[in-house]
Amino acid sequence: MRKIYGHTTGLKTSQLRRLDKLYRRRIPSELIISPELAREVCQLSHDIRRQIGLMVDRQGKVTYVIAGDHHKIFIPNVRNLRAAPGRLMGLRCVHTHLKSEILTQDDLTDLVLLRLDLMAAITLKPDGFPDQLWAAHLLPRDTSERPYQMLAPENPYQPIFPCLETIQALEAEMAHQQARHAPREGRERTLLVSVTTASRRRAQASLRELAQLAESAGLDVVDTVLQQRERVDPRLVLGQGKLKDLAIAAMQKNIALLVFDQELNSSQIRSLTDRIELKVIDRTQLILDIFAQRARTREGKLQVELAQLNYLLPRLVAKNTAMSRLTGGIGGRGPGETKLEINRRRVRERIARLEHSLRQVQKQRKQQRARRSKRRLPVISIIGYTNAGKSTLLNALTHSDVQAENRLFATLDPSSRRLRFPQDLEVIITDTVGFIRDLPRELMAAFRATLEELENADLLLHVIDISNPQYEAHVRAVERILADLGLENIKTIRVLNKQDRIDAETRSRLVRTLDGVALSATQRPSLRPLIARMATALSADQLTVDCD
Ligand SMILES: Nc1nc2c(ncn2[C@@H]2O[C@H](COP(=O)(O)OP(=O)(O)OP(=O)(O)O)[C@@H](O)[C@H]2O)c(=O)[nH]1
Ligand SMILES: [Mg+2]
Repeated sequence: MRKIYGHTTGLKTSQLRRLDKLYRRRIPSELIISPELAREVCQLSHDIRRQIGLMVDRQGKVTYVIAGDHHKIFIPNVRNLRAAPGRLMGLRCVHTHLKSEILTQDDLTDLVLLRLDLMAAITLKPDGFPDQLWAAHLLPRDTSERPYQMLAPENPYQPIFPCLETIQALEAEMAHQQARHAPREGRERTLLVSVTTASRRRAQASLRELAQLAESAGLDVVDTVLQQRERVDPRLVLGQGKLKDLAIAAMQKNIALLVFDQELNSSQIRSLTDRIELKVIDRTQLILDIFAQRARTREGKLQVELAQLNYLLPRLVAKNTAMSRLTGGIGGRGPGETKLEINRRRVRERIARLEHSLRQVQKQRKQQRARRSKRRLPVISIIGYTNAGKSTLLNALTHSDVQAENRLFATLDPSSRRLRFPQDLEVIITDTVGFIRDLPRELMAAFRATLEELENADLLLHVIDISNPQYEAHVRAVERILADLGLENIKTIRVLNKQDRIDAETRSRLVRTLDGVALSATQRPSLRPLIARMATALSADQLTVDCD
């Protein structure tokens, strides 16, 4: 006997045998269901007082027989029940409704989330004979109305709907849509998702930053979804209905990746990827991914891989199908598919090895630093939120050309430059990796050593982009990280950068409230007041720099 799925407890052997017989039936491929099979399944459903569902492939073969309860059936979560990208599942679901009830919300949700070829329900007459056949199919094109089409009810004894032909036409349309929304230059088409209990404004600001992060990671952000909820669903994060909307948008816009603005735990990632045919990552993983793309030095690379593995370790679940998607990273740039099929033990071993190598590299750097400090050169470190203009300021101060770009985390590996002054004074000035709100713990731990070098700084220049509406939150985030690193007592000058982008009044107000020096790192003459402040801070009053 073949397996009968679903709610089979309490069924008699004879009933199970009749259910099993359904596997032997063939349906002419042009019909949703043949009149004989409709009659049989309805009679049986009437006898057992439960819904019965059949999953039927395109050749008309019954591949799964499912017993439900009085009101619904559950389509089993079977491994090969998955639609390939840009395709329908290849199976239609035909089930009985004991009462004369048309397709329910649950039926339509299954249709959408599983990308069924078709969803059909046969209603029963009180005597157990088929009454009407209701069916719906997906609409691959974005029509802004419903994403599915309900068909007019049919008489199950005289079916006329051209089933196979319609499914094939739908798939052709899907292929067309896919071609229309093909990824540009290999950039993955991405949907950003935020589920929040906080205010809409805050969530929107956070989403804007997430969009910049995605941009920085080389993704193509196609759409953004924001859901405000009383509480975040512990299992699915967002509501069932919203998830359905996402699945539709993903299908219609050929989206490959969902990026959540909040951290997801392993069970959330699993339940999401079980239900939706997309790769799912969170903000932390996105940041880790950017770091992985940018790391250039050996130390940087070791730190990033360590952070990635530490992040993945608690999320490694045995035999989790979502795992390959979770660990693939963006464009498969994560720690690597093969590496992640290895079990926890191997990951732990790798972590230990990375930590060891990192300690070696750091020891060497410490020696270098000791040599440097023998010469007693004062050190000025430029810190601040990512994209604030740190590298631009370093360049302006030292006439160098460290890469400065309008993207988050342009700088990853710290660079140092000497700043030589006419009066025999020389300082070392260093640019650092940008800070960010909710810096992933794993990164913070991995970068601790690099960041802790800041403790040797005689002076910190905290660069703040005052043209960014979120500047206050940025200042708070940076100061919190400094405090975490125990660096809050180092003399700091707040550099209020990008003054050219705000009006004079706001500028003077901010100079007062933030007690900083305003300038534009892109306009060298505006650096003069800062240099004067640096001189005072370092008690080197003759410090002068040619700014013209
Ligand atoms: N309008 C204006 N743009 C500026 C100013 N300073 C920097 N920028 C721009 O801001 C962007 C970011 O500058 P970066 O110097 O790369 O910023 P960063 O702080 O080093 O950023 P990360 O290394 O990514 O953390 C670049 O596009 C700069 O050209 C300024 O004073 N005015
Ligand atoms: Mg930089």
